[in-house]
Amino acid sequence: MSYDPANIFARILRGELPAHVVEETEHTLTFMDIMPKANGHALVIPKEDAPNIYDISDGALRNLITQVKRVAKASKLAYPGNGIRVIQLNGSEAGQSVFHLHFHVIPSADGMNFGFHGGASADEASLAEHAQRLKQALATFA
Ligand code: DGP
Repeated sequence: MSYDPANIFARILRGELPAHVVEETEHTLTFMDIMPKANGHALVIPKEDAPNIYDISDGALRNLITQVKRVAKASKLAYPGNGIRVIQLNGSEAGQSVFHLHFHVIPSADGMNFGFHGGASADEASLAEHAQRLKQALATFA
């Protein structure tokens, strides 16, 4: 997908829009989500222009995930008694609404009530079929 330099996070990176910045590094910016799922909900973004995980360079992604880990550990310290959810969405079908790659780092205390896990175990045939589907797709990459 092409990158739209007018997206909100690009504008925050350029200083055209305000944000509650938590930390800026050479390669990343961490700031508070304006519509938090919970207190402390932060976003970690790369400075490289990439709409989603498919398009970012491996080097920039390494820097980004290292910063995500750092923020997750800080969040765990700052919000004791919480676990930390790290969430990243790709494509509007998956719920992505801002098309500059970002990781959500969210202190979370509602455990299994979050509803992320599926309800029931799938049957073996279905699991095998979907494993095969992913293996075939992986085999097309160098
Ligand atoms: P996603 O659905 O994964 O693309 O998440 C986008 C998040 O961005 C969403 O949780 C709300 C947040 N957001 C949207 N507009 C702004 C903004 O102008 N400033 C900040 N700080 N966050 C924003």
